[in-house]
Amino acid sequence: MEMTFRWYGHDDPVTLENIRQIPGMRGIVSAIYDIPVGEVWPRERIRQLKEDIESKGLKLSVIESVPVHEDIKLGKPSRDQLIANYAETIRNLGAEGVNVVCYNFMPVFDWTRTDLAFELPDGSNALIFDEAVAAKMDPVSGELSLPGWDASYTKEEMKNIIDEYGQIDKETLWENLRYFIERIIPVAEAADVKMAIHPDDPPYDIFGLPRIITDQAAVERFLDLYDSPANGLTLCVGSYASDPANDAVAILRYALGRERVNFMHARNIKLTGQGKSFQESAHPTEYGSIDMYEVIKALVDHNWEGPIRPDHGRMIWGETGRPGYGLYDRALGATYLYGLHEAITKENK
Ligand SMILES: [Mn+2]
Repeated sequence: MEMTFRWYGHDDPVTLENIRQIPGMRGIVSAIYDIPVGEVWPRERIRQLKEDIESKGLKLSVIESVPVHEDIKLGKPSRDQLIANYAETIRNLGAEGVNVVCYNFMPVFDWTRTDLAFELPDGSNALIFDEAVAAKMDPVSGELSLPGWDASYTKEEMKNIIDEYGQIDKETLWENLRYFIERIIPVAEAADVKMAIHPDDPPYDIFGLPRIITDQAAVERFLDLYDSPANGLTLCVGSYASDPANDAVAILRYALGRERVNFMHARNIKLTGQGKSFQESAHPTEYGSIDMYEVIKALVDHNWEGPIRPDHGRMIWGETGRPGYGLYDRALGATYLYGLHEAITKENK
């Protein structure tokens, strides 16, 4: 496996110099953040990002993400032009030697949490999702807002877009995903780019919005939409595991068996036992609900060689910065994953 680290560009308080000093670190997961969703990423901008990263001794391993415009998810008439733009971005990435692209198909909201700095018993701060708190929140009222809610929407626009999603059910969302996949995957194949869909996080409907990439049945259905190595997954074990009904390791083994894991997110979460509520935890098995040894063992058993990153980390040692994306706890996660990988690889010989 290739150890990677997410970097938010030159505004990120975590620098490439910091990241380079983490043992075992090889690659960077990043994106171009200032191009509006739906517009083409020019080759020069991709090349610049790549050169910035390579100048620090790392490689640009994965783009996370090239966002999918809401009109594509909604199946609006404007989607054909937006898909053509997306395809152009994929061709440009391939031409610049970037070969893995993470994306998601979640309506309106990306990941959702109810608190970004919940204090754990050891004094560290973590992102948590409390089902009871989420149930009381209304994205339209504007009274309460959750992190991850797109501040670029006005209250009225937010209401409109949520109303639009009210008109489509899960089957329509699947149909719109199929429409997108059938047009993008052939382009990705030709450009030598592997697409990697991230599961919905958390993997169930939120605020009445449909969510479809949620469990093993969804993974099977998704992979069957278009059978190609370019049509794969970002296997985020933390996201899948945040539904107590899911066995994240079983989903991982299934996807590895089909050779469709194009990118790994390794993060632990602890189900609190209260419905679907969970807290993000330190990476090691004993702190969460995911057996991280079994995660890495599955990768080693399948001789998997793709990019993996520690996903969110806690805030520890007084660090401040982007919630979930501090340096210290993610670095601890990376070295832990690296250690598991070394041990299991040697045991398997
Ligand atoms: Mn993830």
